[in-house]
Amino acid sequence: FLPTQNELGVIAVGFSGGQCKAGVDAAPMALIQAGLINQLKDELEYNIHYDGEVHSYSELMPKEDPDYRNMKNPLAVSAVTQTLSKQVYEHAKEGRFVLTLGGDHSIAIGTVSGTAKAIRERLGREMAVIWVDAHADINTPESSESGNIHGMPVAFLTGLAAEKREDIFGWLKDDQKISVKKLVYIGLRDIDRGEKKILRDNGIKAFSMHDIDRHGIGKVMDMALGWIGSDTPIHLSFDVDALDPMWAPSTGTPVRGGLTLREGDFIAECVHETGSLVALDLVEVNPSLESEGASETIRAGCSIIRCALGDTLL
Ligand code: HAR
Ligand code: MN
Ligand code: MN
Ligand code: MN
Repeated sequence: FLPTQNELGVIAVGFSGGQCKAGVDAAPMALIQAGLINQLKDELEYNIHYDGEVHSYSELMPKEDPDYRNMKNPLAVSAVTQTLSKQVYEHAKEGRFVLTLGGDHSIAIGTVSGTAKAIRERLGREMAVIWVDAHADINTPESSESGNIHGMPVAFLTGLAAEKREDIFGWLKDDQKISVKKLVYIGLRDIDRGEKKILRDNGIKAFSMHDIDRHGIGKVMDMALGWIGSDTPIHLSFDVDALDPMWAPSTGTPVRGGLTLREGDFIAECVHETGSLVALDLVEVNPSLESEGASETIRAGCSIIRCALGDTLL
């Protein structure tokens, strides 16, 4: 069921409306300027389908975007993710692997919905999502304390949150959603009270930093991939704040006590080795924050992407 091995769709998403700090929209250009696309083309020998632009979706921005059910910028985030969902779907339905460069993590509403639909149509199967993050991003609009939609994408993608209004995520249909049973978290360490209850009540598989300390990352990856099962297409959504701020300081909500650089790369390598990876998001790099650490954060992001796409140490 694999995507045509060396065909890669790349989408650069310069969007920051899922949270309040400017600068995360500059990440795709920073990653590309660091040589990412050339590395994927020359070293990993992908045939790349990239339109050459960083999408800011300015034509989709509403004049006014008042809070709705506690969500900030609901119309903007909904419109951008709806369009992104179509972009991702177009690549995935051709059997291409899809790499999306964010942007804040709200964009995963677009990426995951796009691959989920394409995989259902093309392969007749339900896809799994591995969410690597310090945060669970599974708040409902009502449980969120911040109102920032980058803390809610998993709730909308699993149907735990829903909204009838077509212009505020009502466009998300069942064939674009994923099952809570096919979701696995790795790296968690800053979960809101409401989120803990959601994770517990729904029996969602989650490996926190505690689990990584206890078992080591090797065993945790065995358990995570074992939960998903072989022959299941995997969408990997990697938030750079899963890494410890020592390695990735330039991100909007850094949390200490995170993954090492090698643990981050190892996760990506293991997912690649399954042969089941169909899409990857790399999000929340914000080059304008902790500017001394920006180049390190960008390098870490590029490294994770290369590992997930098949770069090996030997
Ligand atoms: N849980 C908090 C909230 O909902 C913080 C979320 C931070 N999210 C990200 N993406 N940086 O993981 O607002
Ligand atoms: Mn996140
Ligand atoms: Mn995060
Ligand atoms: Mn918190």
